[in-house]
Amino acid sequence: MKLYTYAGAPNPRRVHIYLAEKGIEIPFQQVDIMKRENREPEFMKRVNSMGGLPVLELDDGSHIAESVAICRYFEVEHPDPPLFGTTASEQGTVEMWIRRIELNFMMPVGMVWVHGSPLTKAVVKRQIPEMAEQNRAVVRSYFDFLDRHLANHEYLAGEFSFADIIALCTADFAAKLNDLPHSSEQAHLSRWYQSVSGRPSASA
Ligand SMILES: N[C@@H](CCC(=O)N[C@@H](CS)C(=O)NCC(=O)O)C(=O)O
Repeated sequence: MKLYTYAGAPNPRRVHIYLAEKGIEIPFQQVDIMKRENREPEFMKRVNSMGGLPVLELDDGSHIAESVAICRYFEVEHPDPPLFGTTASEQGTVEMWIRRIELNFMMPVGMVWVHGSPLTKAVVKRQIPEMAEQNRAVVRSYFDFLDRHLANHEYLAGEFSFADIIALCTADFAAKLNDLPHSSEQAHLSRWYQSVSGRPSASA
């Protein structure tokens, strides 16, 4: 078993944090996104036809791509401590937040990255600056939404969960690579951010 990954990229980072929380150690292989190694025909043919990272290679030679799917695989193999909830209601709540973070937070930050970053300019056919601006506003208003939710909740979905992990990776992706930090005036979001980014797993 091994994980194809790229240090510093937000989706691979989700898996690294998850594995650190679980105390699971597996070999990694770095694939350089900036050199487009993940888009080489051989990688796309053999490892992931979608080209994205991370990808988990199992011992039988098969592959699981998609960060959420990879962590769900490990959750079945290593249920403790639970990071996707245990009861039906906990699992439903974690799933709700995973989908919200993916669709309403990660997606607009990704649009800012694709349409607004000098780092993606060379590989995006046509950057549309208005698209970046529009999505910056969406992200800012999502910070307000998270701040309101976290006013009454310690974590996004009950206990600390995979939803917090992907929200942390998205918040860092927004702040560090897209110049879109949340405001310190968003006190509840800031408290949550300090808490989850202070966990030892966050530096995995
Ligand atoms: N939904 C996928 C997204 C995978 C993805 O887009 N990964 C990025 C790194 S954060 C990537 O590989 N980008 C380079 C590319 O697509 O060529 C997941 O959660 O794993």
